[in-house]
Amino acid sequence: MPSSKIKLAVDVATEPGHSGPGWSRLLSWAGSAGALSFGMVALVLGDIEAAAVAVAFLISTLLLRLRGGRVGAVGISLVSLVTLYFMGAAALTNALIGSQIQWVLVTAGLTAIAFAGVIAAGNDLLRPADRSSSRGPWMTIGLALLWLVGVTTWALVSGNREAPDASVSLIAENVAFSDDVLVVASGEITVEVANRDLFWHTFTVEDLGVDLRVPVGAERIVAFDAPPGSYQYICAIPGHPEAGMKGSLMVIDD
Ligand SMILES: [Cu+2]
Repeated sequence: MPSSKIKLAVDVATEPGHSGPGWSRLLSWAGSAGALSFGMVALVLGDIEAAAVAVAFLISTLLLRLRGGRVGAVGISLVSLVTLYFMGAAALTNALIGSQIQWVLVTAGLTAIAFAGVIAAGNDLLRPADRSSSRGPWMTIGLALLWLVGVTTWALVSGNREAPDASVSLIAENVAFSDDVLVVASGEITVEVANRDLFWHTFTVEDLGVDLRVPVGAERIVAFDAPPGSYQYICAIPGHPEAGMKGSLMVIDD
């Protein structure tokens, strides 16, 4: 049956992934996985930045169908690089301080997807002739899974460390602090800050030399001494105080 032979030959010629996932298939997989997982994070956390990243992944993945996929590949590589930088640091710090396991998993998983996106986009753009035959895509998937397992194991081994009781706790969520007035007794003050956003925040009191950095999905505690008085606290990330991340720390006589 000659017609089916021709069809098979066409399938093999136009299907770059027939002998493995292939760089372009891995690229399209990473773009879709990035859009889907950031979309889910955006829905669960109500996080606008995560939604923007999801949209960027989605548009880049759709652009893979245009002009031989070059524009899409550039898009996925850029979004993946940004994700790799922020989520990689977040996953490592989350694991190091023994954050709750779901935060380690989410950030390490997003890093693994971004890693696959960067490697696949690089190979797809720089070595278009080598899209189908190499074992590189499998190795990239293997390394990404290794990272995911490694960071998760690290978090499990380091465990949830007991945090000391804080004088006062704050939550940073949707670029806002949960309170804009904190009242504490003078002497040694401990402030616990939980970050529920997908990017860094700080708890900064310039007048007291306090600058606590709180990674994605983490909780951090800072201890300091303060005489009675009123102090301004802010998140020192540019633009965040203007967006409302500021408040008054009232230190009263004990
Ligand atoms: Cu902030």
